[in-house]
Amino acid sequence: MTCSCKEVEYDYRSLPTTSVVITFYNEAWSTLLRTVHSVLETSPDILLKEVVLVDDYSDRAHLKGPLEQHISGLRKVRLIRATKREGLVRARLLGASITTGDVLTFLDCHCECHDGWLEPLLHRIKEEPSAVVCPVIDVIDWNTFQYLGNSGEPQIGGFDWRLVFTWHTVPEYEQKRRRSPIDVIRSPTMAGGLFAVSKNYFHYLGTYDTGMEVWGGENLEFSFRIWQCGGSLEVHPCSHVGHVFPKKAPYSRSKALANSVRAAEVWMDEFKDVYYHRNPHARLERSLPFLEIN
Ligand code: UD2
Ligand code: MN
Repeated sequence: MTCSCKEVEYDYRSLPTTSVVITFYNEAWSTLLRTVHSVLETSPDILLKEVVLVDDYSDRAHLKGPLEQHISGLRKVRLIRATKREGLVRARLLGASITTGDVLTFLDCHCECHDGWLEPLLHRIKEEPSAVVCPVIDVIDWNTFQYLGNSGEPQIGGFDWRLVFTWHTVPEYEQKRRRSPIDVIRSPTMAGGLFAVSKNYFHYLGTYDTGMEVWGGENLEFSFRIWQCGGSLEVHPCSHVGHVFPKKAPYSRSKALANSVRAAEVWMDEFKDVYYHRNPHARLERSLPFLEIN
């Protein structure tokens, strides 16, 4: 049995194709371009349909003409711009709407894809179309931008009762279920930014909650959606993508609470009471008129 990621050989012609969707709001030039070029350099040509960049109504000058000029020389890269600030959920959907690949692969705009990152994700989706698959997220140092990697075993996602995403070591029952160290690891939730999903299955799931604004909450909402609609959420130990975990975002994240309230209202049934119990602010948020859940 093959026990090492590097020993796996993929039949490229049998794998589904993918479109990589990257949304950005006021991102720095170097990190954005690092993401785009790393996708182009590490993705087998036959598997990559296109890279769709979605500008979520940024106002920084380098993201206007200079960006257009830079990508005009790049094969397969398309840029579309939102005509108002949409937030990451609607910006991702805008990007997804013009894709032509079988699988949607979402990335944040400050990543570096590691060699061989794409094949395991696509292979798993071919094997199980209702699997939503995340790469292992490696750390890129926020100060030096050095690719630090990820020491030790991959971790899985959870959440606390304030609906904050948390990382956990893989439980023993899951280790036992896996037949080999290169089997996927089932994860209750995802961090949110980096994952691949069959386009058909994404639509079957009803995509995202489009009432979510700016940042936050959509990762747990989508995770609950996947599991409760019969799919599975998994981390593939053979796929690695680096990410700059921001110390400070270039925008306000004040909508996160309202987004979490939406996730709780839609998916948590009576468990939402535990959430409200832990979050008096969330209880107040719920009574505000923005919360129109269809
Ligand atoms: C994590 C996720 C992120 C998202 C978030 C919860 C990872 C590595 N990152 O936060 O993808 O799920 O949790 O919401 O799992 N953006 C827009 N419009 C906006 C705001 C952000 O397009 O109004 C873009 C942003 O430029 C970036 C992506 O959305 O490409 C995610 O934002 P982030 O990198 O600030 O979030 P992060 O990594 O702290
Ligand atoms: Mn990010």
